[in-house]
Formats: sequence, structure tokens, C-alpha cells
Amino acid sequence: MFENLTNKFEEIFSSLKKAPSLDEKQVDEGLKGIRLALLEADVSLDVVKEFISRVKPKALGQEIIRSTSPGDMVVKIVYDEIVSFLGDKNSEISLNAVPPVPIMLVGLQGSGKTTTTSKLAKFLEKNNKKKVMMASLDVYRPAAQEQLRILGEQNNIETLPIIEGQLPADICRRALSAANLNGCEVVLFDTAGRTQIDFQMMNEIKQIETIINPAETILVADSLTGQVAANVAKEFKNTVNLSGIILTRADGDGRGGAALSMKYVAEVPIKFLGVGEKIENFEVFHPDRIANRILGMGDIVSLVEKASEDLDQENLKKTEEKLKKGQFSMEDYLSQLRQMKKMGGIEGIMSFLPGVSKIKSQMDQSGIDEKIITQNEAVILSMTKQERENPKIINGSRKKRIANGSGTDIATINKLLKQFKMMSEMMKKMSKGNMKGMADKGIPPELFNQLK
Ligand SMILES: Nc1nc2c(ncn2[C@@H]2O[C@H](COP(=O)(O)OP(=O)(O)OP(=O)(O)O)[C@@H](O)[C@H]2O)c(=O)[nH]1
Ligand SMILES: [Mg+2]
Repeated sequence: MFENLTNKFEEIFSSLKKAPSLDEKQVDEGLKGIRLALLEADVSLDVVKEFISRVKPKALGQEIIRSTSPGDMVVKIVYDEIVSFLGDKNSEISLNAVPPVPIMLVGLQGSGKTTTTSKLAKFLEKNNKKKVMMASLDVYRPAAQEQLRILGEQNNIETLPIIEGQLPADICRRALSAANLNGCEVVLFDTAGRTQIDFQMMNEIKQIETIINPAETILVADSLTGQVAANVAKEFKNTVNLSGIILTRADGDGRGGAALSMKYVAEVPIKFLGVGEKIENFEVFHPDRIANRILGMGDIVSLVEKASEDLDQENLKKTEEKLKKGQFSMEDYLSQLRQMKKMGGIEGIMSFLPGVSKIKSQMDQSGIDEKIITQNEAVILSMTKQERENPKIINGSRKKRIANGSGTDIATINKLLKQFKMMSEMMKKMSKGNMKGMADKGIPPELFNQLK
């Protein structure tokens, strides 16, 4: 599905990688190529714009890590963004409900619902060790229920016996009680194909949803339809409580637009890919592996990852030494903030000090906001070198300048300076060996409130 995109990326990066350094013009040139490649892959325009606007500042402002080249760094930046657009991590099917757990599959006509129902049933039996029953609610297309029954018979999956003339609502209730009686832990509901413009059919899935109260409602979408698939998902999401997507025909020559647009446009994760007509042609959707497939540069990505881990270690060591000497500057605070952001929490700042689990859990619970970390980063970046080394010199007019530069206000600057003061006092205490007290009691409440 991604071959074209992969080829385009390879072309773009082969010239970028050779450059010993990258200036804005070269980065712009590269981004232009990426933009075109994404549009050609039928990624939606909004997604392309957002993608470029996230990559650009990172590519320009990158700190080159020793032992990697600027081009490699850009590969890594693009890779990270692709992963984030595909969905960060793999999203499993949620079976968190009292069995029999109802799961509903919906989608446009011919998108692959019935085939996918049997694939998912087989998957859950094999991987989750669940006994599954399948029930068809398609009473409209002749022989639709029979199609599912045959798939069940061929693959040894239980199906709800067909009663001619029964309406979907009644089939739902019958399926749930039959599953209960037969000890089936999951019931998959295959629904009739519908178009978003068919008001009556869209209303029917709402009704079915109310009756079965599904733990998951999965949209089965055809990847050949590109960004349209993402728009369809958005429409379905407005009708039912959509929890995930299965993209079918990923074995076809779709161009990747569906996969890349889905999460941003419809805010629903892709959970599986259908990669052929057979029951075993079904894969868990792993954003990182797909991103690797798209970029075809997994070795570079892991090289840069390794190098940045080394860099983090170096930074930590430096900070630790400074702490021992009782020095802690705004510069250190900045590097700690960045570390924290990367580690997704404030515990990064404590992680190199032993015995602080109490503090860590306190921090975990508080859910200190990443936005505030980013804001603080902007404030510190607007300070001069002198100010960072010696924040005491920051007077009224300097505060005004920093506030303007960082797009914040004086109150924010004051708050940060106060935080910094408390943090450096705490660091001093900790480095003098009062750590144990702090580890037992947790962070002083004043500092804690400041950080929030
Ligand atoms: N190549 C390929 N074909 C698929 C895939 N998934 C489904 N198909 C084929 O697509 C066709 C339609 O599949 P169905 O499962 O009947 O689709 P549906 O959404 O249930 O169709 P309706 O019930 O009529 O709305 C069948 O020929 C399937 O074999 C896939 O991942 N790859
Ligand atoms: Mg069907």
C-alpha cells in the first residue's frame, strides 16, 4: 500500500542525507518534496499541512547529535511524526465488559465487514483465547446471513442460527442470550452495508447500538478509497460511538492516504489491517512498524535513537555533577524540562536521584501538564545567556522583554522564576543529603502547587 510513498521518501532523503549541514533552503526543499509525496499518496490536505508544520521547526531547530548527520536527524524527525499520525501505539481490542462482550462492525457497502468479522473472530479465538460467536444483522441483502454462516462453518467459528424474517433488533437480543447459554465470551455483530446518506440505515445502527451496548464499535473501511475513508469514519463517528478502524484491502494498490489521514481527521485509531481475502490475511496495526515500512530506513531511526539516549545520559551526568557542587542554572532547568517532556512526565528530573519513589508517584498522580513544560521552555529560550546563568538580574524591563519574546505575560515569568528558585533550593538540599526526608515526605506542597 505504501510503495509509492516509500520510493518518494527514498529520493528526497538520498539528497538530504549527503549534505554535511542543512540550511533553511535545503530543509524547505526537502519539505516541498515530502508535501508533494503525501498529497500524491492521497493524504488529506489538512493532514499534510499539519504534518509539515510539525516537522519544519524541528528540522530547523534540531540539535545535531554527535555521530549522526543532519539528514539522519531529519529522517528520525519525519519518522516520529509519521508514527504520531498513524497513532503512536498499537490499540488493542477492548474486551473489558461482562461476557458475552458485544462488538459491532459497521461500514459502507462492500467495504469488507463480513470477511473482517470472521477474521476478527479467528484472531480473538487464537490470540485472546476467547470463545466467539458471530451474528449477522444483515437482513437486507439476500444470502448475507448465509455468507457469514458459511464462513463460520469453514473456519470452525460458531454462528447464530438463522431465523428467516427476524428483524435486527430481535436478532441482537437472541444472539446475546444464545452466547450466554453456549458460554461464548465475545459476540461479533456483522451489520448490513450502509451509506452515510441513507438516513434510515444510519438510524438503525444507532438503535442496534442501544440494544447491544457494544464494548467496541469498529468501522471497516476500504483503504483503496484513500482520504475518503477517513471522512467516512468521521461521519460514522457522528452517529455511533466509534472506537476503532479496520482498514481492508491494504494488500491492494491504495496509496496510504487512508492510514495517514485516519487518526487526525476522524480521531479514531486503526486497530487492524486486512491484507487479502483469506481469513489469515489479517494483521495487528503497529504504527511504528508501518512507519518503518513507509520510510524504509529503520536502521537510521534506531541509530539516532541510540545516539540520543547516549546524549541524555551525558546530560544527566553533567547535571548531577553540577548539583553536587551546588550549582543549578536556568540552563540546567531547561535541559531538565526537555528531558521531562521527552519522558512524558516530571519524574525525569528526579530519576537520577535514588529513593524518590514517593515523589514519583505524587508526580504521576498530579498529571502535570506538558503544555506548561512547553511554555516554560519558551520562556527560558527568550532569556539571554546571562539571564539564564544568573536569573537574579531579571528585573521589570527584562521580564517584559522575555514575556513578549515567549508570547506569555509577566505573571508567567514570575511564576517560572519562583519555581526555579524553589527547585534550586530543593536541589541544594537534596545534594546535601537531606534527600531521605524528602523522599519520605514527598515534595514540599508549595513547590508542588507551583509546578501544577
Ligand atoms: N484483497 C482483499 N479483499 C478483501 C479484503 N477484505 C475483504 N475483501 C473482499 O471484498 C469483498 C467484499 O467483502 P465482504 O466482506 O462481503 O464486504 P461487506 O462489507 O460485508 O459487504 P456488504 O455486506 O455487501 O456491505 C469480498 O470479495 C472479500 O473477499 C482484504 O483485506 N483484501
Ligand atoms: Mg456483509
